[in-house]
Amino acid sequence: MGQLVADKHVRYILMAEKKKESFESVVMDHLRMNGAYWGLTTLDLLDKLGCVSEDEVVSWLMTCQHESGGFAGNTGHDPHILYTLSAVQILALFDKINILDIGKVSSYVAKLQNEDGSFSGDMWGEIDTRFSYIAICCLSILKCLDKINVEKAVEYIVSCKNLDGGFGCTPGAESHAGQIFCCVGALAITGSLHHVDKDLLGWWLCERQLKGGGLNGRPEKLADVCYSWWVLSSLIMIDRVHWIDKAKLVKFILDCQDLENGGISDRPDDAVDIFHTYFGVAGLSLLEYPGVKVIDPAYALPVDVVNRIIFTK
Ligand code: GRG
Repeated sequence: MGQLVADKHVRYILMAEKKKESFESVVMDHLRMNGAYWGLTTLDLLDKLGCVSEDEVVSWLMTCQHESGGFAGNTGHDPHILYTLSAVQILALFDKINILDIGKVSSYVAKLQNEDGSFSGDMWGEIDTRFSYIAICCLSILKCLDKINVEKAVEYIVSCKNLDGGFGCTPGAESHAGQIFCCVGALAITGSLHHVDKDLLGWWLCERQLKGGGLNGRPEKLADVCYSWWVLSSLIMIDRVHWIDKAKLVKFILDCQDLENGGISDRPDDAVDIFHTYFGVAGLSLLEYPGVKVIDPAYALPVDVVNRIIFTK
């Protein structure tokens, strides 16, 4: 079996940041905050966060904050709950949460809760369990969960549970591994995992492993490295990760590396990108691959970062 070419992935991430005129950079411009979270978390998992200028990242990040308290995907764009979580996660990586006006950021997030407990992503009102997770994760990092109605938030998530044990984006919507991560993660953070039928959901999740070792996100779909994160983190949170073949999944992820130029793709021989590089490395972290820091399956941040947040006032 191949090895993780960690140094090449580090170089790939550092280069991706410099290539501002590339096609990839241009199409990702509006979600740069997300890209920054993926790249920086990968660097931290590989113990190379010190290779980037913290001051440069943090001062750019603060230019993305809107007067409402929320963050945009880049300077001059509109705020969204997704980029707000990424900004908070990046500051957590650098141990810089204290530069935020926490009251303002947490109010922006709390105001997005609706009467039925669900969350909208921004002022335009789209509702999705992704946003429930994001709000809960973000407010938990900021230690402001008391600003929302947690009971109603949990009730809404539970209303998105399906007969197969999985969760969808709204009540009655199809189970999908990405949404399952969001719902299980939110329930884990709020201490509400008793709402999950662990055996039923564990069975659905472990059926996501295909013959080649990779995981898909729902029945009849292709394997994709990103599900190494969405599926595995969920299996870990419900204590059923031993139901999949870990060695085969490690091989699948390693086979998706660009061994020459670094980066990880969705499937072997496809083009690499920063999203799949993050989810590949994060998946290997969940699989306890040597030399990769341990990541927390609910907060999607290295465990040492999460411990620092939880154990400081
Ligand atoms: C902090 C890790 C972290 C996440 C923040 C944004 C978010 C919260 C969660 C997204 C969860 C989600 C819905 C992930 C799925 C992403 C994905 C690859 C969707 C592709 O869907 P399809 O239908 O692909 O195009 P399939 O694989 O079903 O064919």
